[in-house]
Amino acid sequence: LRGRSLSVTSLSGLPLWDVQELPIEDLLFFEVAWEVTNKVGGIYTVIQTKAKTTADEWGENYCLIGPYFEHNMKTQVEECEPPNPAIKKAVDAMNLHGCQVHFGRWLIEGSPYVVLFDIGYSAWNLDRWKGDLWEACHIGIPYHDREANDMLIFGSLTAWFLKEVTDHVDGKHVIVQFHEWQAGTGLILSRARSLPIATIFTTHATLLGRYLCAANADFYNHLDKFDIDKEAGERQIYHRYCMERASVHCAHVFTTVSEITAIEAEHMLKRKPGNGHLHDLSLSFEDVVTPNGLNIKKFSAVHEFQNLHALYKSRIQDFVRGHFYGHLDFDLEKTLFLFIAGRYEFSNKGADIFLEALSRLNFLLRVHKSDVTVVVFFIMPAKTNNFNVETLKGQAVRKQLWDTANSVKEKFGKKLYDALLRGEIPDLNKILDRDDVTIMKRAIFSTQRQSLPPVTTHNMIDDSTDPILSTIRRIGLFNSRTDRVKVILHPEFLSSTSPLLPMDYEEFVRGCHLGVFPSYYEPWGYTPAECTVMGIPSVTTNLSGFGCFMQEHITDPAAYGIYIVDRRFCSPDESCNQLTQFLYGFCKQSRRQRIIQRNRTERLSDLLDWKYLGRYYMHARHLTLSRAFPDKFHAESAPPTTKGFKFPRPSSVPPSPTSSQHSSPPNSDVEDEDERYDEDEEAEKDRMNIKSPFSLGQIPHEKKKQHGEHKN
Ligand code: G6P
Ligand code: 1S3
Repeated sequence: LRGRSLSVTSLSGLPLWDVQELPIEDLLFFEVAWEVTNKVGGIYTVIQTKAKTTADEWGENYCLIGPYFEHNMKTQVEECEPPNPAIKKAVDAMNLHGCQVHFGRWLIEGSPYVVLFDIGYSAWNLDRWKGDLWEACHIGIPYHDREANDMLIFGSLTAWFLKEVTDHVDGKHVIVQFHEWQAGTGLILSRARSLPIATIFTTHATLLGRYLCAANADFYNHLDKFDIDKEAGERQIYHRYCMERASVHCAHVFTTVSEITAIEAEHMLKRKPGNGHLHDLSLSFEDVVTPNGLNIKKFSAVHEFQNLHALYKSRIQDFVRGHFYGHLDFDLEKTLFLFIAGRYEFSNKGADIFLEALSRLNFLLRVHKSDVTVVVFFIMPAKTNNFNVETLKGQAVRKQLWDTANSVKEKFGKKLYDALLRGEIPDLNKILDRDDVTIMKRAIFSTQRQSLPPVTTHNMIDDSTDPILSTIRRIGLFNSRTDRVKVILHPEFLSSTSPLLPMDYEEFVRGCHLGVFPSYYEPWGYTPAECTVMGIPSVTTNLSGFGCFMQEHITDPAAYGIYIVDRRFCSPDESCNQLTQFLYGFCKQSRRQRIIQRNRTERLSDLLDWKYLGRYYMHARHLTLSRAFPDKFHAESAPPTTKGFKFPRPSSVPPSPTSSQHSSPPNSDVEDEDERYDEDEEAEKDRMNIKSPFSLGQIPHEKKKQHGEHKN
């Protein structure tokens, strides 16, 4: 069953990797995850962005398995008949036996097929399936853990489905990749029933790792010292942890999304990703780390992302005008927008150290009498009672001022026009009458406020105990006039239909200057990766999978707009100082330097493309086939490796004043001049220096032309 040799090196300047092409026509590939068509967090992004690359490779033989939710089905899935006879038989058989199984095409790029199980519809089997799980591996699930019970139903349906499929596959081999503990029982039960499938289990985070870090345990310094059974028991997640650990040990191949999570898994789950377990314990394969990618789309005009930055920044500026009405004594052209976004895990996501660094930054900007103002957004969903009145009022006041200015402008324009028609230059002091002045005065009076601009846009349900608000109270960042750092907590994900800040997340990111994600616990971290592909610099850490990956592949990450805070080998205070220095250095950049830096950041996006990173998933599939069906498949090819490859230090000017002042691009006092600045010739050399895949080979002729055309 060995296939032809496949070239996966064309995109790459990385070491060559020869891989045997799998005979796709003789295989079926399923991926199972709770987040298939169901957005909860990062796993959705993995599956959804990877779908196109995988569907391109596997065509009709690729299918995703997930839970059925009516709303998701109606909005994202087009129901159809399964074209594959084995899948059709399996779906029909289950529906005949009282399940509700849906099949269709997920309407995302690549339009992969999906099988969705209605969990509630099969819930009446729960007790029986609990018995099955107990018999298979002696794991009991308490009745009160609704989520774990749902996962058992999901897993039991998955295993049932796979049994039906393998009964009808007609000689084809089946690979199944299970994501995270939520999908794990499907794997445990399939293995306990000796189904003829090759399995992969991928963990995106370990349960215990997340809990221990959130509890402020000095996690990375004590990895080998935790009594993990006891820790899980004390946190009342023992059964979940058992489900996770059993899944990991049942899989033919175990993968994690980053090296840092591989280390964590070795200690929390007692298996090193990729280690041979099932067939030959003496075998020790290299780790299978499958870094997360994105589906990168390039604009045909190279600098379009810079134009989008300017466009969306002006929308954020509008919001800020309203929010700070009456206190707009700072220059919006010298205001930088920073943000942190994600799941509201205060210390895991580094909101704690970020706030502390902001307080220090505020001090630095004040003592150095900087004319830069920093507005920082916290986009982290919490329980609220909708927007607060003061925030809504701010936008209403702004609109009123805008309307007033427009009506006066129109009257002014008409009088001026009439005067010019008469051949007169009007007396500009008289062109506005008393009423106009009164209207304007009243508009100005309406901008008076008794309170400071609010630090949160919503009425928080847990206002007094909320960790971000409590920290803001402690450090005193209240948006007062003297503060150079202003803070806005928006405790809800962004939406283009919001009456307050009508922008979706992507637009907002593009409009900001810097994303700040100083996470302590972050197996991968899509937020800085998303910033990178949009050409927006970001702060990450050497405890995040993304940060480690970038550190490994870029000689001078800060020059490319990737600031990596050391949270692994430094004390919290040292890390906080480092973060403060990054932020302060960023504030000292001129517009010209920011533009250059954004150009560099955007150049990194090829590195994060699934077209390139998908090879690690290919390798995992090879490996699992060779372990599950050693008579038919051999993992002859060496695993892909990126070891040794690095983006060179940019030969053009460094963007960060902290790195070196003298070689910075000449600072212009006149901001307008910055606008005319283009990357210098050395930057062009940088491009040529970076061999494919990151630059995807040479810059096409047209691109070069466009590059020259844009003037910033
Ligand atoms: C982009 C736009 C420029 C604009 C600049 C502002 O590069 O193409 O027209 O001047 O952004 O950059 P800044 O970092 O000040 O928001
Ligand atoms: C996890 O989601 P999270 O934000 O809970 O999985 C993501 C996808 O692999 C990963 O990017 C993230 O770091 C993990 O934490």
